[in-house]
Amino acid sequence: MMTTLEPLPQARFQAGDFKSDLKPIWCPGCGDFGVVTAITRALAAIGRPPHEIAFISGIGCSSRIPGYTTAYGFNTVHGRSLPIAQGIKLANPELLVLVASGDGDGFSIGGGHVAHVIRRNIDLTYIVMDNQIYGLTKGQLSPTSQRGRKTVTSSFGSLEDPVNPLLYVLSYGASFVAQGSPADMAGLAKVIEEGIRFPGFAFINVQSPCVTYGEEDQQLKAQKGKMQSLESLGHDPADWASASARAREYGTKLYTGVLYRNPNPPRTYGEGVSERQQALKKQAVPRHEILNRFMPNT
Ligand SMILES: Cc1ncc(C[n+]2csc(CCOP(=O)(O)OP(=O)(O)O)c2C)c(N)n1
Ligand code: SF4
Ligand SMILES: [Mg+2]
Repeated sequence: MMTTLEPLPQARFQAGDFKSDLKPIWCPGCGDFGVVTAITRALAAIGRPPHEIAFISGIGCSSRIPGYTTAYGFNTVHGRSLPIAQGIKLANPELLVLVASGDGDGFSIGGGHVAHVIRRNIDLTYIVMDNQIYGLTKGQLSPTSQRGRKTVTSSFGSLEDPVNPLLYVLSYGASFVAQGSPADMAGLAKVIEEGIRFPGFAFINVQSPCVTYGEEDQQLKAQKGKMQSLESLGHDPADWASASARAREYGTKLYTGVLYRNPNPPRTYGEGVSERQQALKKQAVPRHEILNRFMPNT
């Protein structure tokens, strides 16, 4: 069985092999254009053919991403990408499973699923386009919108503090947590590739600006001015406490790169299921004994 634990084959694809013929209908300049490019570059580096990849999403501008790739895609229901992706991975463990979501899709309506995919440690890569707004439905507050943010649903400014996606997943025990932005395409492609290669649940928060409803300080130009690569800061991704301290700065600092990579990744759910199946097979009662028990005279 092929898992991401084993070294993946050498790259034999170009990024273009993973781009579908569908023309994106995003607003010109939307950050999600850059995210598709980064994902296709990462997939080319991984070297698995499109038919061995399942790309699942919910609903939102960002959830359109799978359709713009040549992988198998399932644009599911708002907030329900994770349960569907988990089922797909368990039914066919050999598939490489990616999930695209938005801050609203992933941390509002779908937020309850995050804890469970983490505690099960399902081997999939969860990429959340965090633009701090509901883009598709025309600019309502999202769970990651800053306090004070004025939107169509908060004319006087939001009274709520945002959800911190980095701290959220770290606190539930995610073993791979990273952040990237299309403002640094090479860095974004690299963290996505690392997330895919990680043997277990991997979370990548992508600061993908909404050019239509987003604030000026969230746009690529502003991001370039404040982005700090964790590598250049000498951050040790194996240090959970340091990763948590940096995660707390979400909203004030813009760190990119791998925030946390568990040096001793726990067993994945799929491995547990496979071991259980093997063990139960050994205990299986032979067919003739079952027949004897229920139909002794046959
Ligand atoms: C059950 C349900 N509730 C609400 C909606 C409406 N809806 C569609 S996308 C969306 C939010 C999208 O925001 P986000 O996930 O941040 O994605 P973005 O468009 O910003 O990429 C909402 C509220 C829906 N489609 N289904
Ligand atoms: S509304 Fe925002 S997130 Fe949606 S396509 Fe336009 S720029 Fe992108
Ligand atoms: Mg959004």
